[in-house]
Amino acid sequence: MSEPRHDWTARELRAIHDLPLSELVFRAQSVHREHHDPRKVQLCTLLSVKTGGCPEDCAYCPQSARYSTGVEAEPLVSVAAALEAARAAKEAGSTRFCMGAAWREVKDGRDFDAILDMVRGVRALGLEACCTLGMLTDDQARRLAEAGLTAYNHNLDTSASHYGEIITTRLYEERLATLERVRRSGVTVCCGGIVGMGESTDDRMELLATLASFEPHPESVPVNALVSVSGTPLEGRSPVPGIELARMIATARIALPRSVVRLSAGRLDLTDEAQALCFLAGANSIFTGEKLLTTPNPGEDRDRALLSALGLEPLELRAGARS
Ligand code: SAM
Ligand code: DTB
Ligand code: SF4
Repeated sequence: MSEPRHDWTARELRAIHDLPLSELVFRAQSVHREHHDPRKVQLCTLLSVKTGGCPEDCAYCPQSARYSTGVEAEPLVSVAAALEAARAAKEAGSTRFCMGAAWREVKDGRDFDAILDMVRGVRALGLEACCTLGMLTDDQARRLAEAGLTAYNHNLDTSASHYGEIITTRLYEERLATLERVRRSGVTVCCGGIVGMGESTDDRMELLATLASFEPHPESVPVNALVSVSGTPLEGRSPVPGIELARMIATARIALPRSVVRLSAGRLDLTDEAQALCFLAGANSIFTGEKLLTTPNPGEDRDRALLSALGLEPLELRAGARS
C-alpha cells in the first residue's frame, strides 16, 4: 500500500515526472487503484456567485479589475438563484457544487451571511459544498464549517519561486496561512494550481512537493491548464500540450495518492484523447457544464459522450458526499 508521504522533494518528483510515459502512467495507475475506484469520475459544477471587479492582480485572471477582459463587476447573486443552479447541477449528475467569489478576502456582513445560507442550502440538497472566496480569518472559517461547508478551495497556483511573476498583491505565505485556518476549522482543503503560465517543469514539481508537505494532504487537488484570456498579462499563451498535462497529473497522483485530482480549467483546449490520457494518469474529477466561472467549458452532452466512450461513470451522490 502506498502510504502518503510528506517529504517528497521536487527533485525526486522530477525524476518520476520524466520517466518514459508508459512507466509513469503505469505507476500512477497502480497508486490510483489502491485508493480510488478507477471507473468513477466525480462531476462538479461551478458557479460564480460574485463575478469580476477583483482588486488582486493575478496575471491569469479575467476577473481582476486591473485588466480589460470584458468581464464586468456584478453584485452577489441571490441565495435563491445559487440554489436553483445547485438543483440543476444535481439533476445533471454533479455531486459537488463549488461557489466562487472574485474577492481578495471575505468581509463580514450581508454578503458573507448570504454565502453561509447558500452553503446550508447546497448541503440540504445532499451535495458537497465548496467555496472559494479568497483569504479568511479563523472566525470566518469556523462559521463556514458550522454552515456545513465540505471544502474550501484556495490554490497556491504555482511554486513559491514563480509566484512573484504571477501575483504581486499578496504573498505565498498569506495563501498558506488561509489554508492552515481552513484545516484547523475542520473543513477539507482543496488546493492546486495552474500549468501553462510560463513556469518551468521544476516549478511544477516544487508546487507538488509543497502540496505533499501538507499534513494531511489536501483532500482535493485541482490541476488547471491556463485558459488564456485576452486582456490579461497571460493573453496569447499557447495551450499546455496534453502530454505535459498528463505528466503533471500522473506525478500529482503519485505524490498525493488519496487526493481527488481534478482535471479542471482548460479542457476545451484538449482533445478527447488528451483527456483520456489525463484520466489514465489518475485524474478522477472534472467540472461539467457550459461555463467554469467566467470562461467556457465543454457542455454536459460532450462530457457524457466522452465518459461513455471511455467506460467511465459519474460518481454517485452519497458515495462522494462527506458530512
Ligand atoms: N478570488 C478567489 C481566489 O483567488 O482564491 C477565488 C476565485 S479564483 C477565480 C479561483 C482559482 O481559479 C484561482 O486560484 C486559479 O487557480 C483559477 N483560475 C482563475 N483564472 C484562471 C484561468 N484563466 N485559467 C486557469 N485557472 C484559472
Ligand atoms: C479551480 O482550481 N479551478 C476552478 C475552481 N478552482 C474555482 C476555477 C477555474 C476558473 C477558470 C477561469 C474562469 O472561468 O474564470
Ligand atoms: Fe481575484 Fe481570485 Fe481572480 Fe486573483 S484569482 S484576481 S484573487 S478572483
